[in-house]
Amino acid sequence: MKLKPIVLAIAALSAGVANAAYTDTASNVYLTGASAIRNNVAVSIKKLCSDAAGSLTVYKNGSSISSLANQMAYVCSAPMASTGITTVIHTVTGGSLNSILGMSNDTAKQQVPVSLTSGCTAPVAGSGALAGYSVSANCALEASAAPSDGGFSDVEYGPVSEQVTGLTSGTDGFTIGDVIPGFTGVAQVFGLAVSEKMYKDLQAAQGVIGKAFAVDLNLDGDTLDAGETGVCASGTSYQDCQPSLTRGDVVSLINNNTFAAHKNGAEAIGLTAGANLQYARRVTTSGTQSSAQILFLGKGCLTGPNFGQMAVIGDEIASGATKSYNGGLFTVSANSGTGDVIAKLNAAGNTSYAFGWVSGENRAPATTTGWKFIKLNGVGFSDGTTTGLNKQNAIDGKYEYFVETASYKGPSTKTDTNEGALLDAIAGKMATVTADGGPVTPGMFIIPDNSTGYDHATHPTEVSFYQRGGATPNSCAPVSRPF
Ligand SMILES: [Ca+2]
Ligand SMILES: [Ca+2]
Ligand SMILES: [Ca+2]
Repeated sequence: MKLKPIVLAIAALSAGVANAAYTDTASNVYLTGASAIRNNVAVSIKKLCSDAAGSLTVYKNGSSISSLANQMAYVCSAPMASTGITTVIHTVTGGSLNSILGMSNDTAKQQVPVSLTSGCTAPVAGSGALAGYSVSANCALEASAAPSDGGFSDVEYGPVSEQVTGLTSGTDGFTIGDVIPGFTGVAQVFGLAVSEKMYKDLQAAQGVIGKAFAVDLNLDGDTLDAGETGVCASGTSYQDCQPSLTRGDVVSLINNNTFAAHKNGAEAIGLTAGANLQYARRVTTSGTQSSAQILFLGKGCLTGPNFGQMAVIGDEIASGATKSYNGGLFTVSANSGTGDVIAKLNAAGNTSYAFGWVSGENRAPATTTGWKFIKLNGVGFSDGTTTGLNKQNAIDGKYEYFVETASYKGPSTKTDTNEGALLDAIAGKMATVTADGGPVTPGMFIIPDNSTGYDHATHPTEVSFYQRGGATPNSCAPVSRPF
């Protein structure tokens, strides 16, 4: 019995260091939603902070100082975009649809923000994707989830509207009719990313190894400089060395037809007979997942009289879980964020086959090891370097897997005027060309329907000729030139 006060004292001490709950204040905004554009959101916030003559610190969960996490926060030493807001909290668990669902009063739909006060190590200079940032890593998560103020989505919610039409004022504090959609004027490129073994074995099967490559490593417009020409080795990342899958192969890999050859042994795409293929897909709330379903399966789009849409495999799999099909010949894992998909590809490494959808703001390792992007129908979007912008072929209309970013705000009880203004300012930065102070945005380009009037002729590496829905976001729409 004498131990009891000690136990209570320890419990009290633990309670004392537990994280303070997140509180919505006038100086912060809490964004939830897309993980695919987390880096481009970050670089836009950084620009807004420097415009305000402030300095920015990234607080993040996880120990890495070279890549973002599913939970991070940005603190600027000055208020940004004349809003009075200095702190942007950004959680991307579950992905795009949480830009809407995450605003709910229902804790089951809310996401957990990062703590700015618990576990964070002293800021250091970031590297890799966080080069140029001051990064405070190892921050713990808050003790509980909290309602957000909206955020970004890779695609509009329309093709997966069944996930948001059930929101009610009583349970959630708003309905989907109360949500205010925003038009961003930018599109994000996506690609099929594969494990090292899948890349190397596809290269071998397709006769890529030994072929000549040419790549503009120093981005001076030619391929005449040191190391810019050579011969593809196993694992060479450059675009000329990337293997390809056809659209039909992709459809067969991700639809729910378990009789397809693609789900009955990797030999269907030229890989080792009888070997397992893993589809590292995203969860159902992911816009990346939705975009792949829209573009490859027509899901939520081809719903007319002929009803051509196909269902995707693995919707029933819980986040973080894996399911086996056909005696283990095909497995599907459901992943919360883009970083979780990349982690699956890295885990498969050079020993097993894994593939998934990764946004073009990410750069694969430009070495002969590690995960890689491949081509679709023979067309690549990534030059396979550490500096490439992963968008020129999409800008030029040669690579069609891109979707237009949407933003969502709640009613004023959720998203106040300044919070909404900062969300718009972040989107506005993404849609600003670099000559006008916009950030460099790998994998993201400005579409013809942009609010500034930028055109392709003047900005051929930043603005496209082509778009899908444009000012009325519609991922189901074919790529075309609006004017
Ligand atoms: Ca706030
Ligand atoms: Ca060059
Ligand atoms: Ca708010």
